[in-house]
Amino acid sequence: GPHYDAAALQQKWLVRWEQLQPFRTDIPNDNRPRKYILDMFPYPSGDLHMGHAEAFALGDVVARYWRQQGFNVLHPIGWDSFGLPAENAAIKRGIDPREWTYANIAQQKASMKSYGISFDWDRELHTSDPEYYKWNQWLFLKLYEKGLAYRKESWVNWDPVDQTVLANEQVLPDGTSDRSGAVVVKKKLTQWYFKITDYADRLLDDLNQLEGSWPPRVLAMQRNWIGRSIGADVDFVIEGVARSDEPGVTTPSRTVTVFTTRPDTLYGATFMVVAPDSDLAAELVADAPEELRQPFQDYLTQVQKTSEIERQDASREKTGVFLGRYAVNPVNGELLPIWAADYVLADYGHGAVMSVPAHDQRDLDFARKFGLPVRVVVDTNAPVTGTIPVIPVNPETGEAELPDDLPPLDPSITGVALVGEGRLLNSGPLNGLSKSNAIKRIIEQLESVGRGRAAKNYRLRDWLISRQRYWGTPIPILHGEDGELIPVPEDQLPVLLPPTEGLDLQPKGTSPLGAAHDWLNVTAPDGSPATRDPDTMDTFVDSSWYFLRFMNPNDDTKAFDPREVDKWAPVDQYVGGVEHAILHLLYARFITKVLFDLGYVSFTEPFSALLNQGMVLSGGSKMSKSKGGVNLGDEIEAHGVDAIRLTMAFAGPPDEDINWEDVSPAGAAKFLARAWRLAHDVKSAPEIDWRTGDVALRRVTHRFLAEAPGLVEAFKFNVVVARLMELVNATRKAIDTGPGATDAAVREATETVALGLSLFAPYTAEEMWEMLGYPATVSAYGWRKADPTLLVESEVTAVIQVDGKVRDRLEVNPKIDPAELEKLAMASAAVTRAIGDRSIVNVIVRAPRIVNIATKAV
Ligand code: ANZ
Repeated sequence: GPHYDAAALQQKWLVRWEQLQPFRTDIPNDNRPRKYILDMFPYPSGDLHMGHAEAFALGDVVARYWRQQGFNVLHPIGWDSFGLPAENAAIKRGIDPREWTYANIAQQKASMKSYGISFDWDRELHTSDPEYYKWNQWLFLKLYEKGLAYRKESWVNWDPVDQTVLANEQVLPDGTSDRSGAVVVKKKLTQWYFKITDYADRLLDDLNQLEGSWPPRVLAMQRNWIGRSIGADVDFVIEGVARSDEPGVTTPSRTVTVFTTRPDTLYGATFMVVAPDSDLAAELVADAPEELRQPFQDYLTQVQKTSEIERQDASREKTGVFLGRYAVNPVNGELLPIWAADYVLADYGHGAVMSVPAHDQRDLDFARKFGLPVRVVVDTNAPVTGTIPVIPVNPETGEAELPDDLPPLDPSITGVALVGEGRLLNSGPLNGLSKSNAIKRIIEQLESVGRGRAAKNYRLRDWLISRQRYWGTPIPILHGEDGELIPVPEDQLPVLLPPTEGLDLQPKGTSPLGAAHDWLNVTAPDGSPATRDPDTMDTFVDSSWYFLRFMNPNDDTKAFDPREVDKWAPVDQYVGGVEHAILHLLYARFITKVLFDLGYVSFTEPFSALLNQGMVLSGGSKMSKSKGGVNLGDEIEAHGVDAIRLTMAFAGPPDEDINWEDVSPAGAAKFLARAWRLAHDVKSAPEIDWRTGDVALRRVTHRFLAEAPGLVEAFKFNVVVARLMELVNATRKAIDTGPGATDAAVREATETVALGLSLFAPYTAEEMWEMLGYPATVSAYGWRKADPTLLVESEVTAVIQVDGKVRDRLEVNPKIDPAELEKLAMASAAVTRAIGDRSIVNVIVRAPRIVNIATKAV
């Protein structure tokens, strides 16, 4: 019999597509509505793997779907081709990172093509091309002009293996580098930053616009990362002390501001804690007696070896040292001893806290360890809303366990801080107030005496963008003789990355570009000698705006064309992995807002909708180069491209992980052969009037035509595939045991199968389409409208009673109108017979189920 040969179809259609270029988007005067469908661009670290295969298969369903729905679809692809893996591979093999990178790109590109993704290949870009990174430099200069790119010295995350700094986002929750896996340490360095914190409120508030079209967990991760806290800044005067080195001289007093989310507990503050690694701690201890200074130095050394993650672990045993100084509580004049402890972070808030041990667990743990006082200022047993507090009830006896006049439990004894709501006590003018009223009142009070104010704080830090590595975009800044920063004039961009000859790329803590003397030493625009900034940019800069470059990837006069961008962007559907839930998406959102403020784009969010595909697992774990797993090339070899793509779509909801042991690419290949055989049996037939076809099969076809679009738009790709299987089965049955292959309905169903399959299995669909007598390609044909008359939903049985006796049963539309149902009932011969010559006194209609007719004798 006929034989479905996946490999032969691939060979044949790959060539045809190459000739026909069906997915080019630059059709002049195209007035179809537009859709911009974007897959996160890959990093060229080797050939495509199963994860890529899933993501691109799913993204392609969406792109092909909108094309079929009559849209002009932009579906571009490029490579995120700067970065450390290339540099590390180059060091290992003693080659240029360019060699490794572009060889991998060539390989991935060939694989992507044979994988049949409907990309517009004319728009391909590589971020490591000077034609691209020139515009990274342009973007940098725009931010610099706006004061959004700046240099500062601070404690940074340092990867001791890759010998480079890391953004906060690149440090994993366990304190290791997401690149090298090394434990990240802190190092004080001068680095370039982008001022993303200026955009914290907008980055947070605009997430509301994405509600419903971005995965909820991504929205939650973004919100949490930005981490806005509302509270107050409170100023404490630090008492001056006698200076240890100059007897008789007293240091002047100074003010320290703390951020608190609980200013209502100010009367409960019993000590102050500052971050040991803050400038403030160093300053406070400078005038302390020697017996306090040495322990502080020892403590600081120990703290610097502790990761930020450990420091934030609330369950860790508390450590700290007394600094010998006192802060004055602005509301009651009490003297609070000042300690340094590592649970307070230097770069959050002001690096200092007012410690309220009764109501904050960390402060309580600290107070209990070092014998500091605990004062309850919130009665958490007191009802705040006027309702009666919940009292624990003994399940055996059903009786309340506690008398309701119990005083608040003493945290210094229980060890449990009272963090709940309640009424204020021991707090002067705040006594009796609820938390929110007390917060309002204390802020007013502090403001009136100039000792505090309402304040917000963010977990978000500025984006550290400089890297001490070779394979990235050079920072377009010159350092003048006196250390002044001179931006490279725009018309001198790009600052080209010098060749690797003579450079040692081995990580050593400073950029390898520092040794490229000819490149480094230049003349500033005013003729004076200058040196180039030797650092390169974080590659997340490259990917923060790439979606704008696809509209005119070859334009060497501008980064992007605002007019073209406005036609297409923002991206209608972005598809990619949840591993980018924070970093890439946050940076792209930030840069979009900056470009909006600069007047370059007219939208503030880059990605209107986001789909995160799950992972492809093997043996229950994520596949990777080191752990091995299923090889995409082998799978394609065994089952064919279409079967792999179909398996990805059929495996389940796209956002769920796929366990490769639980799916059946062989089953998918079998199904594709069955579908293909339909076209083989039907073949090219003369124009036929579908209305003459078998109605039962037509109903199945048209239900599929009606339902598939909604299912695709809801990302229920697996359900669409299941429906396609039903349609193939029904068609096969109609051929074998029904009206036969020449029936118009069989042909209609087979064409519908090809149109449906074109979203998931393009090779098979193309071949079927051709066998059915149409010119290529199937992707150029629109979806067909379902005939509403064939969509009548399955009917229900209406019972017709005459004087309580069932006289007839009618199959009716479940949505039938009561009057219509009554008419049908009256027209029934059985009913007319039952009524005979009696007269009707009453008719009760309960559509669509019952008609009750009451009669009486005349
Ligand atoms: C007094 C207080 C009393 C606090 C109380 C809490 C409960 P979030 O929600 O994360 O913003 N804090 C302030 N700066 C800090 C720093 N640099 N490192 C560590 N902790 C810091 O937390 C804000 C709270 O964390 C602030 O409110 C402060 O402790 C502490 F019953 O002030 B609170």
